[in-house]
Amino acid sequence: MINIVKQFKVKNIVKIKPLHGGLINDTYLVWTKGADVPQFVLQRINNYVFKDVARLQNNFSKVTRHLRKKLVAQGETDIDRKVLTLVPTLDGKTYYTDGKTYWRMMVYIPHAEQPEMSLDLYHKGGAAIGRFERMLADFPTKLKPTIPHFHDIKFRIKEMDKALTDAILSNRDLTGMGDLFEDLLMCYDYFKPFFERFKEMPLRVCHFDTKLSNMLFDNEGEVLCLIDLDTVMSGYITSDYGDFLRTAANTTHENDRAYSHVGFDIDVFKAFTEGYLQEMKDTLTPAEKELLPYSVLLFPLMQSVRFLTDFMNGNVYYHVDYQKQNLIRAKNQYALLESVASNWEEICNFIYREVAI
Ligand code: GN1
Ligand code: MG
Repeated sequence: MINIVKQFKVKNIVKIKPLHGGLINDTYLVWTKGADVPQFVLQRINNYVFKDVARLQNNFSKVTRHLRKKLVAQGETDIDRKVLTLVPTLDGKTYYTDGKTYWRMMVYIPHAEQPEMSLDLYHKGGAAIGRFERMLADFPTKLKPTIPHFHDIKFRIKEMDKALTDAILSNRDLTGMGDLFEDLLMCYDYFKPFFERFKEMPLRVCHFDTKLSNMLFDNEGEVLCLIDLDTVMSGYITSDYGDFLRTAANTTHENDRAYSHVGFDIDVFKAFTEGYLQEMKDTLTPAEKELLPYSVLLFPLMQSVRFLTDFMNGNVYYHVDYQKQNLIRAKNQYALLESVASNWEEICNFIYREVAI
């Protein structure tokens, strides 16, 4: 590890400790001599998930520089805690590779624990995402995808179909799937005309992995910044809005096998939506306003499809603790989708009232 750290422009490293959590990358905290808090964050970038690390780091660095410029122009204080900063390698690159593994280093942002869950917290989460997108609304170029077809439901459905064929040909144990595969296809077919209209929306720089655990907070419980910028790329705002609700408005977590605990929390939805629209309402186009509710359906559907695909593929993408975990997750997300459907009218009415259509 110390040899990796030495490739970056840092001095006097005394300690490196792994930080657990996150399904994709490996993260370490790095201490320098005499410091009582970590000074840097070192990450090994998952090259199975992110095939083009150069492109990813290019997006990361351009976006954080744009955000920093905006913060300076707005006369913000504490800018170093409001945007991530990459530490360059000795030869001035944004990442280091030994040809097999890929690493980046960032300045550690001192922060407080995530505040206790409350509607106010979801409101703040919504506002933070809205602010992030608003500050990037005038980003001058299109950012290439770090994961091609990441939130492309048509592609995800095709992958699910392929996974079933492969699983059958390879004799994999698929017991317990019930009708999930068919139910997902039926649901997709029903909403397809709306999902196909997503291309009426403009491409904007979005985060693509919005959740409270990807936000840092200060001692007053205010959001400092969004972290985990691997997936930052051009796309539709429905990704940031819908994927946040998928985790935040689920009355339980995605690993819960007691599906009766799963539900769509309409109060969380309202608080988050108000926060988000407070920042983005004036920026959104008519198509974005009209299609926003469909993203609330799209993300539980897409995640259920992705978990089921990975289950059928033999759990190659998501870390699992037991063989059927991805199936459990897929069913959990399907239950969430059903709950979204039963709240559908209220979801649409609320959004359309807020954006005044
Ligand atoms: C992955 O590792 P994490 O939790 O940030 C995934 C998301 C999924 C999520 C489901 C790059 O995110 O798209 O929604 O798991 N990220 C990637 O738990 O595939
Ligand atoms: Mg992530």
